[in-house]
Amino acid sequence: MFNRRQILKSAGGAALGLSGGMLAGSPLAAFAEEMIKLPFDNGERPLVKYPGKRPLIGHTARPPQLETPFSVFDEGIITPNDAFFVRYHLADIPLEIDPEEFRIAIKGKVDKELSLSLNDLKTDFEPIEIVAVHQCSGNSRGFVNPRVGGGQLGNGAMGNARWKGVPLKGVLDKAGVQADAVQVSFGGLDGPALPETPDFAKALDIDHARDGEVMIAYEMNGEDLPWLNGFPVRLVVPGHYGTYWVKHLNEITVLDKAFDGFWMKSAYRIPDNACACTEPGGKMDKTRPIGRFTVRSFITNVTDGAKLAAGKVPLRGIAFDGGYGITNVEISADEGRTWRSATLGEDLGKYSFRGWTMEIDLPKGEHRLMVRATNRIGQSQPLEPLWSPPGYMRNVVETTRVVAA
Ligand SMILES: Nc1nc2c(c(=O)[nH]1)N[C@H]1C(S)=C(S)[C@@H](COP(=O)(O)O)O[C@H]1N2
Ligand SMILES: [Mo]
Repeated sequence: MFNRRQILKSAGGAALGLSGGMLAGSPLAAFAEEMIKLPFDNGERPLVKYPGKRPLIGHTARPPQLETPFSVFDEGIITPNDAFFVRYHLADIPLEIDPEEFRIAIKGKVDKELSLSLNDLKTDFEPIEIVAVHQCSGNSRGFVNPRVGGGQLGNGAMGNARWKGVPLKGVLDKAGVQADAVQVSFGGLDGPALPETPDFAKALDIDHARDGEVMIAYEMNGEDLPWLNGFPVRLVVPGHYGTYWVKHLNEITVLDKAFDGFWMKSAYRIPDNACACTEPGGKMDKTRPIGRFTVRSFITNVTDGAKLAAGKVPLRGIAFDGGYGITNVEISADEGRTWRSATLGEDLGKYSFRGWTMEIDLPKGEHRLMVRATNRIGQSQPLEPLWSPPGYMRNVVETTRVVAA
């Protein structure tokens, strides 16, 4: 008899650990070292250990869906690779990839089809680096009220990393995009367990695909991509929701019409209006594909319900937006009547988390600390949560209740 946990713990990167018992259908909690409680009904989750990852909040086992414990965001502006969240749609995730054999196909409406190895990517193109937030559309869905279907996530389906790779533009230029190109679609090595489930594929408009920032990334924070975050290469679409960040990317197809696959035509769509919202409990009529992140900000060093010493309290946290750059973070301790600006931390670029700090004077008693960010084009956060049926893009002003004594 072998001890599963031992195997998982001893598994080095690559496919190894994933082919063991972990995906064989045993309940996720079997691997739990500990249970934690996300702050909403039915929020109990196991902390689970996967290869290349520290214990993370386990949502599902097949496929693995892991959330970053929120305390990680207080450790620094960059989210460590071993703490980075994991999300898959399809159970058949790649368990073995030979980085020597791996190829990306560039095909469709191009003058010359390409088949690029990892080495070709690294040597034939000028690399770029961008620090960018990656966030699942459904991040924070567990807080949505009335509740909606889908992964009941806390606030940890996001992270900030330094991505290195080659601009998609360079690869498309090398293949020679034809004049009638409209979109580019992207597919990865994973697939559905059942043939009737649509394969995961996404698309970007041709101009977006060629903006010079959309990247085929092979490094994350100076290391190879973690297996579960898309080894050996993934798409990075700065400022845009994670659904476009196709992992284990191996197929790039230039199209002369809009891609009509399930994950574009039917899933990851939002109400086509200014707030991307409906009445709570309402229905969506006209929709559009989800796009850029809404503005968000969090206090990271004080948790909800914390007891603090009255007097001067240091606060710190993070803010981000869809790529215009955060210009102001404010705190209110009086239900939003007055706001005071925090000091912004180092600027790692307009797609990155922006750290902030502030000292606040808290007399004895209960307080509700609210944090709100604003970006360069004046977008901010609503005091009341916006609601939509898929529960995407949550960005309400967060409130942290504390007791000063
Ligand atoms: N190949 C593949 N890529 C994918 C997905 C997937 O299911 N398969 N899910 C997408 C979604 S919805 C998200 S939020 C991100 C998650 O990336 P991560 O696992 O690195 O956090 O991957 C995206 N890319
Ligand atoms: Mo997602």
